[in-house]
Amino acid sequence: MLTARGTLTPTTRPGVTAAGAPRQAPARVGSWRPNLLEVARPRAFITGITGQDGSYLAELLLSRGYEVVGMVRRTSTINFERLAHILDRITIVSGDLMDEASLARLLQQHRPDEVYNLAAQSFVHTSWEQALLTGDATALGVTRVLEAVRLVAPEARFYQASSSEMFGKVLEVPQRESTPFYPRSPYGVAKVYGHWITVNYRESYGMHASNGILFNHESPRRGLEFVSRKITHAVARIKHGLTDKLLLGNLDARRDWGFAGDYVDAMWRMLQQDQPDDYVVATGTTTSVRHLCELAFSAADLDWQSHVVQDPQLMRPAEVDLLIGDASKAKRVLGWEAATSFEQLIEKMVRADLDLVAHQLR
Ligand code: NAP
Ligand code: F7E
Repeated sequence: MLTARGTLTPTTRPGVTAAGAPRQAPARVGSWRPNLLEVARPRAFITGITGQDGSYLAELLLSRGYEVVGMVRRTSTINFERLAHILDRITIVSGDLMDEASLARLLQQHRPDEVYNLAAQSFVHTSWEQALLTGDATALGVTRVLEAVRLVAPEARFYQASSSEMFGKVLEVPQRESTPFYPRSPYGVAKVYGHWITVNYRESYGMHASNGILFNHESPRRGLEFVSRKITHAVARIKHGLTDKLLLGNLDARRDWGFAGDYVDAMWRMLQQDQPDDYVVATGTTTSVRHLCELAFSAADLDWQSHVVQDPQLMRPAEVDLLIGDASKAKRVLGWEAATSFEQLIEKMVRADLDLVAHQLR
């Protein structure tokens, strides 16, 4: 049951005190029944709310009765496209992963029950071009958020956006929570740091800190630079006669691609558990970039081979050849499994991009 300030009736669940020592923390699953007449809503703080996952997570949390506070970094143009439809229902605050003081100030002001750290330099290709920035934001940024939580909001539960990129040159197929990491990019290396510092804060301070090891997840809101969206957007532009060619790199890479809208539900479920832990979130299927092309082009009645051109410049210095996740722990403990198939996902993305390009042409 909820109490004032959105926390929940204490049970025997371990958490942390302001000093970082173990305490009795609240339970949510099962007893999560707000009495709207007398209780405040639980409050979530999301870093990276302007990103793909941030927008889906904000929607999900609003639908579950949360107050949502989203941190955005200062930019010279406003960047709320993915949030436009919910902007009047969330609180936007200004801060940056690079600036620990801003994180501490925001957490002190807003006193969240749950902190979702989704912000990162998340594009693998860029991580070779900006390796230091990637390390600063994607690795050290996690410590900055954890320190701020520990110092000013130690009762808050913490989610870290870990990644299947940590498995890299995979040492086991399929990859599960116990599979050793072998990252293949500065991004993957930074995520390994973020993962282990989250485990370390959990073990050092008794914090309720969990890692979601999410495999690739896509949507119509995916950034245009990622391969799935690059392809579906190009399909739409080709269909509407705006271009004829699509340059791609490695067509043989295989990924376990799911729908972002499904995956944010797994994040939320992790923070409702009595115990913090780490979970693989994946579909359990794998597909090549080549097959993604076939499906996306055929969804618009096009032949991919007439349009796709391989460009050696788009090959990566070190590649992750094969990812396929075993999400059986997430299914067993969280009751989570992917609801959207790869075929449904690509169909959805192609339809959305056809509509988007048609709309832009009007
Ligand atoms: P995304 O669309 O690239 O969003 C990244 C977010 O981080 C954006 O809101 C961005 O803000 C923000 N950000 C970047 N640097 C920041 C900084 N210095 N301070 C504050 N905010 C900053 O990524 P996503 O696909 O939603 O992924 C969410 C998280 O999950 C990321 O940590 C990513 O690495 C991880 N992940 C993603 C996948 C996947 O397949 N999508 C899989 C595993 C893990 P701007 O809008 O201002 O750029
Ligand atoms: O590449 C190949 C490329 O950039 C997928 C991020 O969300 O998921 C994402 O990282 C594959 C790679 O995603 C092009 O070489 C071929 O093998 O869509 P991507 P990613 O690198 O897997 C993980 C789990 C994350 O955590 C990351 O944040 O596609 N590929 N040709 C290409 N990739 C791109 N981007 N562009 C191409 O032209």
